[in-house]
Amino acid sequence: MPLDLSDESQYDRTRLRQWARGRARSAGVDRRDMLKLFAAGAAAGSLGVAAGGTASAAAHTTGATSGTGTTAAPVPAVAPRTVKALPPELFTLRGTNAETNFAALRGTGPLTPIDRFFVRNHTATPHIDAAGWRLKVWGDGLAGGPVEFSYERLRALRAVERTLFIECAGNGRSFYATQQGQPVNGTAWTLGAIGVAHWRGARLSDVLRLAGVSRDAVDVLPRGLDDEVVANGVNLGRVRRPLPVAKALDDVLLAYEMNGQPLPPDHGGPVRLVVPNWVGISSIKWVGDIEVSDEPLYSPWNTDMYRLFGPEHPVGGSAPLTRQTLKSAFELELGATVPVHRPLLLTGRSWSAAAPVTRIEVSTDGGGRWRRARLHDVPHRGGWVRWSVPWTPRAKGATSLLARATDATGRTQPERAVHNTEGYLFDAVVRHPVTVV
Ligand SMILES: Nc1nc2c(c(=O)[nH]1)N[C@H]1C(S)=C(S)[C@@H](COP(=O)(O)O)O[C@H]1N2
Ligand SMILES: [Mo]
Repeated sequence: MPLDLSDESQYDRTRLRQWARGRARSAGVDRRDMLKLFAAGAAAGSLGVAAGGTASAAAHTTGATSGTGTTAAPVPAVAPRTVKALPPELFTLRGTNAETNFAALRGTGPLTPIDRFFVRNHTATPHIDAAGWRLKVWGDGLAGGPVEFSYERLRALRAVERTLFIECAGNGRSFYATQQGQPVNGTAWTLGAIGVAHWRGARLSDVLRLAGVSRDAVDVLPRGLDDEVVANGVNLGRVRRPLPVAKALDDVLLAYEMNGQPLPPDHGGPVRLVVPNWVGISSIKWVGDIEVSDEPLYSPWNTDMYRLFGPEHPVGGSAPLTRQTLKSAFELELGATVPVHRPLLLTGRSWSAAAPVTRIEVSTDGGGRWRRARLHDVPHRGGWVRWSVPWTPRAKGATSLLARATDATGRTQPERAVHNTEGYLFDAVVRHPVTVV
């Protein structure tokens, strides 16, 4: 029976077996290097990632800690290299990345304003001029030779618009440790490695068809123009992750606008992929070329990264991650203090990659009693809903706020997330600490 590679889980199981047998083709990384890297990562813990290649980045950074007077604050070993400002009231800096402070979303609309949209950069934001930008589509999965698209040509294609989140697979990772006592590797995000934007762009399927994608094509591999990534001394090359042709031809965008503006440099401008509902790493920024292949492809980003590893998962890791999960967050600082006896309106957002969110329940007493939250948006898959619950704290002291979402598939956020060593796909209800004073 021919394999139905449009089934995401079947696709992934197949690729996993092919990778294990060494049959998936290496996209520019020696397989022994990959295994070495994987072994080093597993033994030594976190995957240290540093910028490689030449510095083509805009090194304008604001919001980094800097010393004043005699009490010099510690300078972070790595800081984000972005074009936009990263003020501390909007962002928490984490290595080369910037996490959105959820409290800074309170009062904003359904879309994340660009000035507070999280940035996840493996290295640094490159400067790419739209006029000189080209997308090269190439590979043995095309009927003919390589085809190039200029920015103008891409913009002349039929445009589509969609409101979708981009969320890092590691969003919520820190709660494995702080809430479940289970250490994990990687950036210690709280819940702010997500943003929802209104994207406008061309369909990847239109571009692939114009490029002459053949019936035999199985994988497409979009690659970024940012610097090569060096991890534990191994050069992984440019950021890239294969997508099955079925997904590529389904709903993927080549976005050139975000919230009605030309796509900003930090979010992949002039052109990025937006892969609806899938782990953020799929949505390659600054895309420069796309290989179309008639055999399976792999990159470090679908082999030793972005899989579930650990005792609760298959030996050698799960299939590569595809869809994001289900989460909720309060628009409030973790550890906020609130005054006793004063009526408050708790607000937050919930989202699911599987289906529209249908219900949000909130507890203000650590999970004893639950109330339905009022929804402020029409739920849709791939976006989030804003919600609110009134609360008048009656007693002083520490408590936890909990928000629990259910989506139209019937799935509800669990009490515990299934642990994996890299801390991906945290989906449990977060216990949000507050102190009533
Ligand atoms: N070229 C390139 N694409 C990339 C990345 C990157 O570092 N380089 N980071 C990925 C990851 S891990 C995530 S979560 C999203 C983040 O998108 P954002 O920075 O626009 O929020 O972009 C993805 N695309
Ligand atoms: Mo990510």
